[in-house]
Amino acid sequence: MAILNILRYPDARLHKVAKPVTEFGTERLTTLVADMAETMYDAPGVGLAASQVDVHEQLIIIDTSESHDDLRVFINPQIVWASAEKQVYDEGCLSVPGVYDGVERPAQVKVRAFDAAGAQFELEADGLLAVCIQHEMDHLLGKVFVDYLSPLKRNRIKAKMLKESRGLEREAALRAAGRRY
Ligand code: K1U
Ligand code: ZN
Repeated sequence: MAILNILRYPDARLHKVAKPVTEFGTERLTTLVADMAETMYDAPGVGLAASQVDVHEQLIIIDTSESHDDLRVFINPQIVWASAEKQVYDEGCLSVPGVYDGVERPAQVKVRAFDAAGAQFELEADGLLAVCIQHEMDHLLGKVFVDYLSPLKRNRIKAKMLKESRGLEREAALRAAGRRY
């Protein structure tokens, strides 16, 4: 297994639209799911979309349990029903570390998807699971939760993220230079 690199906002690759998965039960898919799970638990997070690790295929994983033993895999997911009732949840994102803000979404959803072996299933969700499903499915459409915020907030977040990225790049360059001397 491997820990994958998570793309950081405002990386343009986070806005790519994911393509459907066409081959199930393959070693490639099994490895991708295992690597994504290891990456999500290590971060730590409660969800991850393949788009966030630069794989633009319709695959998301979620585990909202505290014990990290309830991994759910959704391939080619579709929302087949959403409640009229809405809820606002303070969302976070591993691609926008350290930023949390309220997003309003349907409080309950029914999702239809395939598992890694290609079996279709349906699941009705509410609470954090419903939030996560919708948040991760947005990633597959190239949408990040900050896209729901005002342009003012989004631009502030973009500037903060770019500043942090420049700092991280400088640290990496210094570490690499230290290794050379
Ligand atoms: O980057 C992602 O898409 C994952 C994201 C999922 C999410 C969380 C909360 C609301 C909406 C979507 C995260 O996991 S952010 C990290 C986080 O919320 C968390 C981390 C550790 C423990 C519990 C939560
Ligand atoms: Zn996210």
